[in-house]
Amino acid sequence: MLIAPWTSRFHGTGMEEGPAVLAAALGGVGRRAPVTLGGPAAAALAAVSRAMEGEDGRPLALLGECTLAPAALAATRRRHDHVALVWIDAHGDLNTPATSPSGFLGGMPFAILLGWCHDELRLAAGLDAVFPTDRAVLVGARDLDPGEVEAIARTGLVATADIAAALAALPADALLHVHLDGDVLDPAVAPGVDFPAPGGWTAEEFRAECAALNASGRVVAVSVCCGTPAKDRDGRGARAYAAAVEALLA
Ligand SMILES: [Mn+2]
Repeated sequence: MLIAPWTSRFHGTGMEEGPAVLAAALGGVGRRAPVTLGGPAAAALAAVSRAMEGEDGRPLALLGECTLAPAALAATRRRHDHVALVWIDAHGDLNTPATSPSGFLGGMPFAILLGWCHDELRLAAGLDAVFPTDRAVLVGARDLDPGEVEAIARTGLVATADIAAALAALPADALLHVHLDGDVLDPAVAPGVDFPAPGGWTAEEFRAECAALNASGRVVAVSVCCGTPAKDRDGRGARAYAAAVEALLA
């Protein structure tokens, strides 16, 4: 279990505490990637990409922000050439600087790994070749910006409501890297998020969807955006995230 307590600090502090809190909820401490809090995104991506290589078995990366997910994916692709990506998130993370309403880098990592923007960050992460659109699926997104809706329509990226549909859209034998953003949960279940979107999954739905993914027998690595513990006062979100990760890797 790797922890990467780095964020772009676009929305202030707090998210960097998420990885350690989720590691504790999973019963461990994690091995810390050599990221510098407040340092540049390119350096953090390179550090996470390299550090993932030291993880045995099915690597699990606990990330301070979705921005780092391309690095975890790059490490998985170095082990498994034709891995597919299941990205579970309330948001698309498919904005580019041209479409983002806010300019938040954390709203762009899926676009970055697909080669839509910020080539320098994709390369820093270790994704020399762009990730193919037809081997990626977005699951559970319910709060998309207009530019993301347009990009999904234009590129044919598959977006589904659940795991069954996501698996049906990917090659039947593809090994899977799973990226989880806990904000796919309803804010009532997981209040520790910076961009709450009503209408999300219950904790049991999240756990069951992750169990369904694991039942495919094809999950080879997992990355998680861990949220903001200070807003998750009674720890219910961390417990729901932990239950989902345990179901995914059981
Ligand atoms: Mn996200």
